[in-house]
Amino acid sequence: MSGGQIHDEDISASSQWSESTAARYGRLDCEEGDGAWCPEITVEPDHLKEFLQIDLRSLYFITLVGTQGRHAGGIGNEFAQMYKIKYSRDGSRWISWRNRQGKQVIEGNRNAYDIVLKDLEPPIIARFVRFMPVTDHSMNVCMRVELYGCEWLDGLVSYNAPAGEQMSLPLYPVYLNDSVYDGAVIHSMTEGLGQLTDGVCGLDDFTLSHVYNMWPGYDYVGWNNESFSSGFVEIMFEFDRTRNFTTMKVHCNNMFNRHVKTFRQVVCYFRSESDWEAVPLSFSPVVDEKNPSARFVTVNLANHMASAIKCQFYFADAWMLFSEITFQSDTAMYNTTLAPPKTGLPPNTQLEEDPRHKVDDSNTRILIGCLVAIIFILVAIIVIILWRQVWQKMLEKASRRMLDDELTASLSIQSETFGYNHNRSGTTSEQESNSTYERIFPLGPDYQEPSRLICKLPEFAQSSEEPASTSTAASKSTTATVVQDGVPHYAEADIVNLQGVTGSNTYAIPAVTMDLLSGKDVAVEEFPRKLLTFKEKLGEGQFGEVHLCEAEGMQEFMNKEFLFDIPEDQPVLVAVKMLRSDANKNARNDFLKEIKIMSRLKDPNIIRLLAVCIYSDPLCMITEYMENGDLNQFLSRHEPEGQFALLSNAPTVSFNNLCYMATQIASGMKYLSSLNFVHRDLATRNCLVGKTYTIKIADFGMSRNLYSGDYYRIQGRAVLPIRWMSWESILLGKFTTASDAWAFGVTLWEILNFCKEQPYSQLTDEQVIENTGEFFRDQKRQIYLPQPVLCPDSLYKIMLSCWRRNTKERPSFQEIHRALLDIQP
Ligand code: DJQ
Repeated sequence: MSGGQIHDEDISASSQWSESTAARYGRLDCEEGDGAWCPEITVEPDHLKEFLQIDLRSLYFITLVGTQGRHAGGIGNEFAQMYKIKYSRDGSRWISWRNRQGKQVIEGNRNAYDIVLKDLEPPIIARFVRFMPVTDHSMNVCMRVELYGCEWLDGLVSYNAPAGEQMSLPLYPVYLNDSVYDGAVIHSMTEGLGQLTDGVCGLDDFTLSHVYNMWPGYDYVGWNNESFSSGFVEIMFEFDRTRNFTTMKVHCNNMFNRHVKTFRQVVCYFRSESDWEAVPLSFSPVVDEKNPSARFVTVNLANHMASAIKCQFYFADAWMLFSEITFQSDTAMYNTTLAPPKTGLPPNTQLEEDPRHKVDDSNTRILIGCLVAIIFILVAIIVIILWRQVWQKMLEKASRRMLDDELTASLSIQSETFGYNHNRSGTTSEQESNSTYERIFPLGPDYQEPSRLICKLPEFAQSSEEPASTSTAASKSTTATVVQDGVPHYAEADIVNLQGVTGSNTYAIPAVTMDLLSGKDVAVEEFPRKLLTFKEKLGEGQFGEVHLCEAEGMQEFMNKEFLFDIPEDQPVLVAVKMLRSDANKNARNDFLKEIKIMSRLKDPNIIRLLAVCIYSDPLCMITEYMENGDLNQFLSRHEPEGQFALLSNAPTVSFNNLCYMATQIASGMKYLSSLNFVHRDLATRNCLVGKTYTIKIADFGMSRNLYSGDYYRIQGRAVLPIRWMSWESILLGKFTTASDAWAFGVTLWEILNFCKEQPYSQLTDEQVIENTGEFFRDQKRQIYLPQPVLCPDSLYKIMLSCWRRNTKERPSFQEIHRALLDIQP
């Protein structure tokens, strides 16, 4: 009314006080005319003949009404304290509205200006609505009114059905009548609508009701099989016009333990114009004896044209209870073509929005505009975020695919370098070694468990303690796969896990069947065992020990370059790695393989194999003794030169010597990288310190107790030095010279901190992995190791370059070596 959708000519009244209080001024909130509709004479009690009538031009489902008196800027003071509503669907039969308790009178206004809203329970389905003021004393009455609801698209004008019955349960009766039916109820219900169209669906338990304070069975209309000899209940539905029906939905109770079930069959007859179609439509839903919940049963009406439908619902049990029946028809077509604007209202428009949620019209528009804008912005943000994620995932997939390709390629190249063909230099290859630790995928469920072997290639494992039992299991099963497989492909078949003969790592090296004993494959000579004298134990592992020994006549075995300061006739100190005599065949094989590979590494900054004892057991390999132990412990017990060291009398290492040691590590790595040898665990703990700050890179493996905190154990799986690992090694299992460069950066950082602090010591292992995710995402949220106090900018720059996200942008060891040489004064 106040929105203007209802035209003046559709608002009429029984009478009007004056032209300025005509019906058309009866719109809620309307201040035109004299401010309201006022009837001609005083309304006497119980003398209902005055009304304000609204013609909605088609059927509407009305759920709420509002009333207001005449205020007229303070001049008026007329209002209706009470009123009734009458409605009609056809304009001839008028029905008095009653609430669910049967009361007709509605409480109206208490002053001339406030709007009073009333929920219509039950709602009205009507085209015409009349507001009829009621007064209990003589007074002038004026009204302004409003209707709220939506168009009744079902088009149903009435249903005729047998009257609902009463069910006798042991404790109480259940009334299954249609208590709000607005037609005539004599023997059966005729010409009305009621509970089956009130929009309220019954509960699973029909004895309970949605509607507060109503009797058991209130929501349902129900019939007993015994009252119907035919075995069905016939309901006739009349519509406002001929419609094209798609479906009928019947909300049925199915409490089978109370002998209530949905119908077992429905037969529907259609009447268009005045004739009934000869062939009815029949449908048999599945009778559900498992699920007792109430449900809508949908009947396909197959686009039948009709203005009336007669349906026979067959009993499946003693009782049949319906709470709602709706019809879906092709109304759009009818509204636009067959039923051109009979009404002034556009089809499907809401009569009036619920004013409880209504704001001023212009405000609403602004509000909606703002909301739409906000939604657009949010959607845009979401799309951008999703797009970025998808993009990153694609990137990652691509890189994983690349990893797989490279893996296959590089492994076959590696096998040339370390395999049968005795190509010692292996220099032809530009490929980097790529192999897969067992990968971990902390970033989410998309990360797949790699099917590849856990391998470290081409490498050795060595002296230390017990390996993690889990990795032993893993490696065993891996080996088993290899054996079963038998496919002659390096990457998957020729890899044997090396438990580190004395070490712990789940490493692998090429499983070549070396005839080591023939000696032709090994570049080191047999040393007479009897010339070795045991002095002390340097280390211990699962399959053997490393001993400090005196060796007589070792000079012969040493390169000229090492000999200048060793007296010819005196015994030299050597480190001897020995395989335990009770070691199994696998361990023995692995030991021989380690010898083979180590024998090829000849660089002043890499552990050098001087000789072996393989003609008899126990198998031994001999390297020179590095009297200062590993670099980590060495630096830990030293201090930088300065006040503190002077006062505490602690041994010091000069900055120059730090640089010197770092340069040697870079040099050793330059050599390894020239062989495409990927170390995978470069750290100060894996470097040995000899006399005068000489450094040799070794690889102790992962199970020295002292360094267990440097390795992250993924439950039941790999053990990884995550704080030294590049993002791609952690996330993609990709190990290359570039990831060795990353680890070098961390090693450099350790050196400049005198190994007094673990990298990212403030972060837990999990946070380190999260940080790895940030390195991957590269959104400036990654945390870099801080510049050590002693570290000049030039050195920190080298570190940062080692931690570049893009592997190609990281410096080669050649470049790192060069840069370090330049830093040294
Ligand atoms: C690589 C290795 C030497 C066993 C402790 C105190 C010491 C030895 C990647 C290449 C570069 N280089 O070495 N891989 C594997 N090996 C080793 C060790 C260090 N280890 C563990 C010690 C240790 C010395 C020497 N002086 N002081 O226990 N390897 C092989 C080794 C050990 C003895 C003889 C031959 C080889 O890490």
